[in-house]
Amino acid sequence: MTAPSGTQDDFPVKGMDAVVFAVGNAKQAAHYYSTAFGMRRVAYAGPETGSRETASYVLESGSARFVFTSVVKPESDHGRFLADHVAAHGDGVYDLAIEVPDARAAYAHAVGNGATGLTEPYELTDEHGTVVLAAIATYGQTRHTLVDRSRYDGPYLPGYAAAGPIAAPPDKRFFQAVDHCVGNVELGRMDEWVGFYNKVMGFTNMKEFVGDDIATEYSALMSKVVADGSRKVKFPLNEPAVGKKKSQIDEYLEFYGGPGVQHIALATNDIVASVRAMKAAGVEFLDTPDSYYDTLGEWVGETRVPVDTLRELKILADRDEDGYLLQIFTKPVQDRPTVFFEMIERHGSMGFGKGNFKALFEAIEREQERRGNL
Ligand code: TYF
Ligand code: FE
Repeated sequence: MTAPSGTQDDFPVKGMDAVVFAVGNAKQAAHYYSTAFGMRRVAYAGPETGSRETASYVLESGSARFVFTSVVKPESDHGRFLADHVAAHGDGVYDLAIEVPDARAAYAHAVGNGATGLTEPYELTDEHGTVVLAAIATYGQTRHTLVDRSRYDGPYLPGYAAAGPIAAPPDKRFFQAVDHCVGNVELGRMDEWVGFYNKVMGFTNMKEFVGDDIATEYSALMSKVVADGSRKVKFPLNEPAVGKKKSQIDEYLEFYGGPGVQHIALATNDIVASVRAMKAAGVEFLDTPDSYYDTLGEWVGETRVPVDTLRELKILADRDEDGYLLQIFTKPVQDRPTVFFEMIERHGSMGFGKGNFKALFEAIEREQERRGNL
């Protein structure tokens, strides 16, 4: 589907600015993402830097930036919002922040097209320059902060101090960028949210989707993908499908306490090395039956990685008319069966692994069953 002409220019984006997590213990989360995801701490704000209410750790891997925030002592509406977010949802993502060239224009366009404004545009300034920020609401308690950092060269935002790595970073990063960020919304509401991104941000629909046919057969979810004109920001949206078994999306909605971010896909240029290192550090990945690999070569053809290595590490592969991709999914990274990650190595394909949906959703269902939620 193509957008009405002009809409892409109405909401230009530069890329993802940050994935911002509200967690119970940001200090320990920052350690996990340093040691198990190979990320490097670059900035910190907390009581020692004059932030009495919250502690925030900023970690990077290439262009991917994660921020982990915990409440030290709630004093303002924002502190109470974060404390309530953790109480309601457990550790989770509350902000998919987007870098834009003009935050005031982006906010005005979004609100003018029906978005709920959460924070009017405002400026933060320090010795590194000025950042303009604004925020709009999206599904559940999730928001999009719109960030213009074109006149800023500090480590993150004014108020943050530069901070070194928590553990020695790996010689080679495990991932270079955020590839896509997926939201789970309530039954019957996926198309509303697709329409929200079409209208509010001028995002257009990508061709890959999970419709009724696949949903009823085995996936138990429906999915569509919206992206900005440059395809740098990609947001798949899932809703549960009514099937034979309880949808993995229903399980998420029940344990998260409503809609929210389901998974973050991380782009890597060496999925084999990254998965080996992450497994060695204790990250748990979904299992794939051996039978998947018995026929894989026949339909996927040649890939950079031999099938035996894919089989050893349980990496999935898919091919479409543009090329192929390799991908693997972690198990949920907290006790609630909610947020997880995907590692993805793309070779031309712009898809999301449609050929793997059956194997993937069966693997997720095996985990649901182990948790007693099927
Ligand atoms: O982002 C995607 O669409 C793919 C496929 O629970 C997918 O990664 C969709 C739903 C899901 C896990 C993966
Ligand atoms: Fe994905």
